[in-house]
Amino acid sequence: MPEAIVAASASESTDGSAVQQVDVAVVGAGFAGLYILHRLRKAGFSAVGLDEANDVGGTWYWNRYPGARCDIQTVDYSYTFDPELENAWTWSEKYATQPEILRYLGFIADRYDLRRDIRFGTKVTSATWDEAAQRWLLTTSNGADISCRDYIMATGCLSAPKPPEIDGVKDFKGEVLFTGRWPHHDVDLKGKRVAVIGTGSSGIQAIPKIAEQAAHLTVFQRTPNFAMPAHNGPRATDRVAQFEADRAAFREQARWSLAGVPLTPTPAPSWALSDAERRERFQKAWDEGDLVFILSQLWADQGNDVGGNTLVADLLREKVREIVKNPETAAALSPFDHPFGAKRPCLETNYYTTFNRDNVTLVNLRDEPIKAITAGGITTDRRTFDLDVIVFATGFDAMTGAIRAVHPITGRDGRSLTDVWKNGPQTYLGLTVAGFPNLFLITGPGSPSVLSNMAVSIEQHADWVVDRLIDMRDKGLTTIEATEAAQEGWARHMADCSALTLHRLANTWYTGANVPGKVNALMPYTGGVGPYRSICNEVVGKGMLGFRLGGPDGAAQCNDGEIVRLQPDVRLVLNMLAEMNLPPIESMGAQGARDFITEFNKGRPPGRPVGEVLDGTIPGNERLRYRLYRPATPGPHPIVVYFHGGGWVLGDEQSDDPFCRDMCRRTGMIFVSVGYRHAPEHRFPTAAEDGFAATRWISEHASHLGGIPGPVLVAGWSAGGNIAAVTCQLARDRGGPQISGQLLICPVTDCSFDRPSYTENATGYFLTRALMYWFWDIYCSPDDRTDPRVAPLRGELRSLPPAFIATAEFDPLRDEGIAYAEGLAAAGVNVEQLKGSGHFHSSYVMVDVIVTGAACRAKMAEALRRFAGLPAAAGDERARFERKTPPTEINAAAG
Ligand code: NA7
Repeated sequence: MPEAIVAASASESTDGSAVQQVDVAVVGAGFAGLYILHRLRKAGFSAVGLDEANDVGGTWYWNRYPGARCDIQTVDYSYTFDPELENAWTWSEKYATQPEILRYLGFIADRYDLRRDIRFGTKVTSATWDEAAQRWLLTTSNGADISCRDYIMATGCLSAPKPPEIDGVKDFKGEVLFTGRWPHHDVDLKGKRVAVIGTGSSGIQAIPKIAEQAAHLTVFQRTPNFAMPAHNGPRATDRVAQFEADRAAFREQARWSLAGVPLTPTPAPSWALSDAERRERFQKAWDEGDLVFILSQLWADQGNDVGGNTLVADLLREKVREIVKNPETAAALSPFDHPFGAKRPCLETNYYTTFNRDNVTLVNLRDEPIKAITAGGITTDRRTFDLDVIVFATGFDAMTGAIRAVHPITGRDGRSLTDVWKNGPQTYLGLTVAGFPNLFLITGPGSPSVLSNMAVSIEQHADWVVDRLIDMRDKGLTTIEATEAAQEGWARHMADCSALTLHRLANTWYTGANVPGKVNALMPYTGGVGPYRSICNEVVGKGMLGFRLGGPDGAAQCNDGEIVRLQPDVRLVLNMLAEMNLPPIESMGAQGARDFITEFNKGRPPGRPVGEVLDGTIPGNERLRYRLYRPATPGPHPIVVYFHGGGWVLGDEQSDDPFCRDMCRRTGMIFVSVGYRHAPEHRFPTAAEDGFAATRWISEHASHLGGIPGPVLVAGWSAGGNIAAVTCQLARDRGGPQISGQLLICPVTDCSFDRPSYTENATGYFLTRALMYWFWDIYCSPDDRTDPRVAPLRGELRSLPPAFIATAEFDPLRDEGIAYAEGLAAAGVNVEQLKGSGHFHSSYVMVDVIVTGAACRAKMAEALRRFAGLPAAAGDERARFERKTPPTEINAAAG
């Protein structure tokens, strides 16, 4: 019997009280809960919604402080599931006020007749998985308990306010207000002495409004935040025009975008723009008044590189100084302890100008911390403020708080969610938790949630969950649970994604750092809305990968595994290449393949500037070309002789240009990229002999090239790694030149194709087994292949220079690189290995495309510096942001 038929019927619990029986219980009647109820009903499930509030609205029910608005444009911050709905509702402003958003959610509840399924004023007091019944039992603060097969937490991310954490709040004789729990009656602040503690989004929205009413407003700021003007007003005409031109396309673009708003991030890196161009872009973004715009449209490196980010941060600080008249106040309002975007930036309306008012005082808690709240006001360690009202705009126990507030949630084997999450939240896709069957989290930790347009993420999560329930019903399955392996894989993927961002450099509510004692872990998924959506779809396409499904009569299915093993940017690049449906490179012929690579390279980001780039030739019978990259620092520098990749057939001294630039900057060394000769025109051993000859000439002419005379270093990628390794063996055997270190990146080291990586990674990762066969055939006849000048693994490995060998997990050449490292180590050579998990053959050289490769290049650069006897490069990113007070340059600029 379908469960819908027993919908909302009451049965007897063991203690005799009525239990409401439903297919699905949904906690929360905000954006997420309302849509889920609608979808469940349409799908024929019986459902009950539960909310502690007395009406719909979720976070918008509670956050009704003065000035409360959304900070995603309302044209984007809307449901999209029903085109008719889009005709039926028109927002009045670019950023709607809280009352208008609440009206919208009330309108939705009425339009789809949802209220009749919601129990308001009802808190879930416990949720327990009943193993025997294979159902959840919920106890509630009001009315019957609930037995449900599936339990969905649509509790929002910012719904559990943080306690004040300041001594003496209870002693205060005036009024205490919380932005997150603002009274439903009118609050009259006229003529009162008001304090606001906290300058996050809520404080920044409320402060100008409160200043307009209060006799005096004192703002207690612990940390200045980045804010930019909202330029609120009627709906933004260009955005609305874009929407009206093709509504479906607009929504679809948002669904596949990074932040849930139809904006494609700019590809231009900061160093490709002049100062004037950067200022122009910044001013446009400032005038636009849109957070997603400024976070995505300035320059490509603003979100993942401290240098690119500082350029934006400096311009934002400049604006603060322009607006705020008192330089000391301007300096105090200038953010300094986090990169722009790593902490939620704010949209403001008259926030900075408020500090030019006579009735507003800023108290910088970094200079004078609060000692206590007393009966009459607030005392810092310098002075006392007499107050009538204190407003706490101190934020929320974000993301996990709202879920754990329903306590206890007890899953399989009596394990509580609080215990399971004691070291930080663990989820699969942010939607499910291993050990908690049939429990779903909407915008939970591990989903894009707060780093996205919530409306878009909520619809995607809700659709995915309800579609799964429908599929399961169709297949006669009744339980679904994430596996531990899938969950661990998701944690790793989350970490890989966040390594691409600057979130690691900020202590924020995204990481739990705002709540004393909370485990510090970045909670939202940083990989983006579109990639997340495609991953969720892939889980389904791969037969519910990572889920254990069960049903009555022993029906069971478990397709265990990790959904994303590639680095996030590697996944994107490989998907993009797959979509291009290119013919195999080996089918193009040597010249065709060379032309293809030349064209392909034209589309890549330009490398970063270095001190000097010089082209030259190495004299000799075959005048080999070279390109020299010199650091901007004063010389002379150690020299690295570099050999490009391309299977001894493709590429030239310029083809790894971005890599050489990057490594020149990181190492502070000269890179000389050698244009050795290629097959089929010049077969084995030409490339190897050219490599050796070039190294000898460069070593002999080191001073002339601006280098330090003495030993050189060698480096190479792929076939270039092969040439570098061979050069070291030849130099040892032929009496020089002296080589002080070798960096081999995904090198070819052997002529055997039977190692596991050749089979595991035979196709799908750009460098294929077939392509390698082709390269070998073009370069080297079978009879020559065991010659150490092409298979250095077969050579003598003793007495070679120290080596750093980088391999990539998804590379056919992985295992021969590892074998070479092991062979060197066994021969007593000092060798370090970097086994790049989730990387492919081109990861390390696709600079500014595979951004996750940067950390690996940093290690390569450290190794080269060590080999050359240089000290480690300076620059601890973390220390830069760990200051308690602004750096002198910010104070000086303000002064
Ligand atoms: P936020 O962004 O967490 O801001 C809270 C603010 O309160 C922030 O400035 C905190 O300073 C400050 N705070 C917190 N605790 C204290 C104590 N004990 N003493 C002094 N100051 C304190 O919360 P919001 O409500 O403004 O915004 C939440 C989200 O809602 C927002 O990001 C949007 O997504 C919508 P700190 O930075 O911790 O030093």
